[in-house]
Amino acid sequence: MMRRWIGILLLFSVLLSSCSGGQQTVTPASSGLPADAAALAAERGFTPDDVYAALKTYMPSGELDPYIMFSSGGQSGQVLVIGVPSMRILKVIAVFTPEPWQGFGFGGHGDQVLEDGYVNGYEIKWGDTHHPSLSETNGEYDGQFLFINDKANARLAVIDLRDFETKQIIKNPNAINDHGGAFVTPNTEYVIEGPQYAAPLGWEYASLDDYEEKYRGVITFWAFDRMSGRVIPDKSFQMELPPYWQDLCDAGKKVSDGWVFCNSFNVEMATGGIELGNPPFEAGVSRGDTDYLHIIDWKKAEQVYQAGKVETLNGMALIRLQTAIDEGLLFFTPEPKSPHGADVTPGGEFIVVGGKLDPHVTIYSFEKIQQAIAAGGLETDSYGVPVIPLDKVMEAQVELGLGPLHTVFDDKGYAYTSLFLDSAVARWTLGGPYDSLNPEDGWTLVQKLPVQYNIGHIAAAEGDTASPDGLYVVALNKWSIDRFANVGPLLPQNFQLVDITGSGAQMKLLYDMPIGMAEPHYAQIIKADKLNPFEVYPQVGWDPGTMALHPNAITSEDEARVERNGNVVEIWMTVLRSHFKPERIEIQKGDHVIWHLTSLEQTRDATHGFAISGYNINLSLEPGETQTIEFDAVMSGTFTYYCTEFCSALHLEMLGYLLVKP
Ligand code: CUK
Ligand code: CUA
Repeated sequence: MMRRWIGILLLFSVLLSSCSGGQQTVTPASSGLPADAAALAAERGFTPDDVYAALKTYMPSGELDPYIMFSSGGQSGQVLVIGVPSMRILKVIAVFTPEPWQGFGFGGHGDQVLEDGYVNGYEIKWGDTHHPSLSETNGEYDGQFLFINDKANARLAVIDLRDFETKQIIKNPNAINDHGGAFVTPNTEYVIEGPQYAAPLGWEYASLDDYEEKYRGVITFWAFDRMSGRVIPDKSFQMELPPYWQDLCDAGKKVSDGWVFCNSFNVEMATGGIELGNPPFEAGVSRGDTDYLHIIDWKKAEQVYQAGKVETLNGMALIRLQTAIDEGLLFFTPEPKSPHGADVTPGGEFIVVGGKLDPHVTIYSFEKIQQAIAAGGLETDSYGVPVIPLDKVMEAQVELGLGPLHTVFDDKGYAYTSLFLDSAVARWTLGGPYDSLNPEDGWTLVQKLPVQYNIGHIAAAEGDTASPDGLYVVALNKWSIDRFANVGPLLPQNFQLVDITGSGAQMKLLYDMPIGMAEPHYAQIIKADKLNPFEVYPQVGWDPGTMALHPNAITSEDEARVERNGNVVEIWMTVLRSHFKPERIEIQKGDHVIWHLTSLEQTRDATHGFAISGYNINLSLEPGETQTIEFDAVMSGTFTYYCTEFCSALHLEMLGYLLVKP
């Protein structure tokens, strides 16, 4: 606490002394800093803004970040956990990709989770994670679960935030790629997985000549059960959509609860074929001036599903497009050229859509959408979906600059939009009910802050909730170019932390964080005190796979044993600093081995690893954890099993011999 006050005092003295602000550097004489600090700032050529940024982001040892950011790990298939504002990586959660530190995919319970995500039994070893989504209660992050989609293979993962482990991967049976996921409804009734590139349902073969007739989009509403912490496919449903390449979705909230909105970008139904002399996708998809914002009444769709007006396709309940039209579940309205993003304002009154090739964001009024639907008499698209004219539902357009993509919000009536081509964050004011919050007039651009470079998504503290916080936004920049030391032609991404505490044109860049492992897309930032993970597992013998006691857990070293039944060898092993028990296992080549390991530890951070040389087995056994591995002893010889976490002074002595007789 004391140190924080000193920091704030320093900050004030620096800012007071900077007078004209500007880019002057700090000088020892004028700064008001203690002489050695001022000398250091001067020596490094710091401006007052630099000192401000340093004081805003520095975390003294042992001080914890007030926010936690969950970032997609892009094509690493993982999720990054990052402290904000220090931007320290706290963990990389294994999701779609095997990861040895967490023992995910090397013999333990993670193998089954990964296997459930195989595509028709075909092993998939990676994912392209795009949009993490925290579970919500009444439109607020509740800190219980995190969902994320795999764009590459149309899969959804469930991470339990009690232990930050992936518990479920589910393959979409009717889509082969996705994009508009994961997005939760305000009480996490459903996790929405929207499509991307159209394909015949179930990705059956069909010629591209039959695109309009046979290709489709499909949006999935995965029912989520909090008690079991699992998506329940039998209670989930899908809706067939025209093959318009639906893109980003967002669930309505508060006044628009019960609805979901998705932008789309190939209403032209271009099918590519540059090699045949056709326009390439990049031209064909952008030929028209508008695409369609998809407006879906999911609460009504749920009723239609529950009334049984569905077909079953590959085991999934599917509302056919014609049913969606007949039942009034689906509407369109035009959106400007090459739209991207569909972001609902905190109160749910408006939907903001960006435009990759349009300098505006377009703001739609939910109230006007409702009026237009109620008034009826709408024209339809070629599939028969009612299309609401733009002028009936558009609330405003704000010219922000080149390449507006995604928009987030704060608590002061500002919106923040990423400008990909401009490499900037645009801050603008929301109008209507938000007018009273912001000092400027509504629907007005107030500042463009340059970022480095080519920002994709932008994330705000508590940003997707009904009550965003307004301290920070993070720019998720695709290019870093000159920001970091040259590490060869593959460069890291650059996350930039932006201070949004000031009003008007007061956004400030605070910190650059290289992401040197993949290209994250989206991130969500939650107040750290909303998370309440286990420090150690609640009981010795806990199975993280089921979040309950493991049937083969043992609770004392006396129960450790080896039993043979024909050629099946079953081992009950205990793990405790700094030994395994038993330490000698002797089996025959060809035996089938079932090996249960229980950590008897209840001390925080006393994790043990368990690796068997040569057998591709590696587990992480956190305090209290039990896991089972099963394998055939196909190789004879002398093998060691040892602990892979430096758990104690005698960690190197934590081993055993696995002797496999020929
Ligand atoms: S998309 Cu990546 S910048 Cu997958 Cu959310 Cu817009
Ligand atoms: Cu246990 Cu090292």
